[in-house]
Amino acid sequence: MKTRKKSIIGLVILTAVLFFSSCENEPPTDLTLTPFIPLPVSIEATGGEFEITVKTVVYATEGLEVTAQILASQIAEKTGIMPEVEISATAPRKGIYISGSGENGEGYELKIGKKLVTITGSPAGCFFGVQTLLQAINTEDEEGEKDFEIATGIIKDKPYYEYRGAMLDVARHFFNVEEVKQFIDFLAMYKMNVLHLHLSDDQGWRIEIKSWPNLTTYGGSLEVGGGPGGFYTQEQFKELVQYAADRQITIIPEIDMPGHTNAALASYAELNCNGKATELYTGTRVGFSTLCTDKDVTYQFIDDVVREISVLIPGKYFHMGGDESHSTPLEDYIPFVEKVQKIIKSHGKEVIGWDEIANSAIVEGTVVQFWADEANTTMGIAKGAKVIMSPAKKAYLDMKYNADTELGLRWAGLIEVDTGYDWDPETLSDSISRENILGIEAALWSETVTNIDEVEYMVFPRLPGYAEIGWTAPDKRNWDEYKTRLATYGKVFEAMGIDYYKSPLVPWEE
Ligand code: TNX
Repeated sequence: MKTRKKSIIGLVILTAVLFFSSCENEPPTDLTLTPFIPLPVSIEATGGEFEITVKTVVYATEGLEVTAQILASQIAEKTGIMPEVEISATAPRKGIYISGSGENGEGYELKIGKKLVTITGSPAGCFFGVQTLLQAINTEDEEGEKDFEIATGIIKDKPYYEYRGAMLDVARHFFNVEEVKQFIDFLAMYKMNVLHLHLSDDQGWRIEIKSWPNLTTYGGSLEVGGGPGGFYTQEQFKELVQYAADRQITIIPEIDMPGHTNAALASYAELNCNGKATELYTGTRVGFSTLCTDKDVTYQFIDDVVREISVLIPGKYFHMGGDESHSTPLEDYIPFVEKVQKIIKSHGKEVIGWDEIANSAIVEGTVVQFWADEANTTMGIAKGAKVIMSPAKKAYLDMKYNADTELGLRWAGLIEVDTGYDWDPETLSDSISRENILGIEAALWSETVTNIDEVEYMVFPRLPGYAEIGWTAPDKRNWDEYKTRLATYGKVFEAMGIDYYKSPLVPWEE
C-alpha cells in the first residue's frame, strides 16, 4: 500500500516536472527576443501572444490591397493558413490591420496586441512593417498544430539610409523574368528598396530598344561561355518594374558606356570608329571595347536608348556605367560623360555612374557609385555628388567566401560573412562621411554565376547583412550579436529551398 502511494506521488511529481519543462520549451512571448533582420529602431515587449488562426483576416485601407495580398500569401507560405483580405477604412476589433497614415517616408509602427495587429505608415512604411511582422511569426510549433503565435509589443522603426540596394548583372549571364522576380523577393524580405539591373555589357544587350532592334536580336543572343543569352521585351521589363514597385523596390536600369559595349558594337557597325562591326564576345575580359565618342550617331543612339527606357521606369535614376573604359582616351572620356549626363537629364532622369565618372564635370543631381577608387569618389564629392557605397572589398557578392568557394572571383579579396557585415559606410574612408552618402548597394556580377541556384549561394547569407547596414544605425550593429540572429535564418532559408553558404562563423541553429 505504502509503495503504491509513493509511486502515485512519484507519478504526479514526474508529470508536473514534464509539464513545466515542456512550458519552458514553449515559444517565447518576449518580442525583444525575436531575431529581426534588419534590427528595428525600438522594440517594446508586452508579454502576450497574438495567434494566427484559420479565422484571421487581413484588413487594409484603400490603396494598400496589394500589400495586404502579399502579406496574406506570405502567411500562407509560412503557415499553410491563407487569410482573407478585406478593405476597411476603420480599425477592426480583431485581426491584422494595415493602415495607411497618409505620410511620406519609410518609417512605420507595428503594434501587436492580443487580438489586433496594426501596421501604420506610408505605403512603403506599411510594406516594411509587413516584413517585420512576417519575421515575428513563430512557425516552430509542434507537428500538426493549427495556430501560430506572435509575441505582443510595439515596434517603431525607420531606415538609416534612404538607398538600400542590390545589383544583378543580367548581361554576363542572362536571368529570365521569373529569376529576377525571385531576386526581388529576396530584397523585399529585408526591406531593401533598389534593384539595379546591369542591362548591357560586352557579352550581351538585355533590353529591347525598338529603334535599334539588332541590339537584342543579335547583341543579346549569347552570354559568357557561349550559351544562349536572352533579353527582356519592353513589356516584360514593365512587368518587372511593376512587380518591384508592388514591393516598394525601384528598378534602376544601367546601360554601361562608353566601355563594356561590345554587344552594341557587334550589332551596329556605325557605332565603331572604323565603321566595322565587332564579333560577339563570350569571354570575361574587361576594358577592350568603346563607343566611338566623336561620332554624332553615337549620341543619337544613346538618346534613343535613354528615351525608350526612361518611359518604362517611374524611378528618378538612370545608370550610365562609365567604369573600366580602358580603351577610351581620357580626353575623349571626359566630354563623353558630360554629354551623356545632359542626355539623361533631358529625359527627366538623374544620373548614376561608377566612380570613374567623377573625372568629368558633374551635373547637379548626379550620383557617384564608389566601387574601387577613393580618389575618384572624393573628386566626385568635391564636385557636389552624393555617393552610393559599393566597395568591392566589402560589398561584392561575386567575391568568393573563402579559398574553397567554387563560384565567384577573388580580385577584390575573399568576403566571408563577417567581412561583408562588419564595416561602416561612413567610417570606411576618411574622405567619405555620412552627409555624402545616399546609401549602400551590394553588387552581384555574373561572370561565374549562371542560374538562380548559384545566385542564391552567393547571396545567402551575405545579403541580409547588407540590408542591415542600410537600415540599422551603426551604433546598434555588432557582428557578435548579429551572427546569433542570422543563425536562426538557416531554417528559414532551408524552408524556402534556398541553397546557402553555411559559414562556419555563424552558430547555425539545428
Ligand atoms: C569590375 S565593378 C567590374 C565589372 C566586373 C566585376 C567583377 C565594376 C564597375 N566593373 O565589370 O564584372 O569587376 O567583380
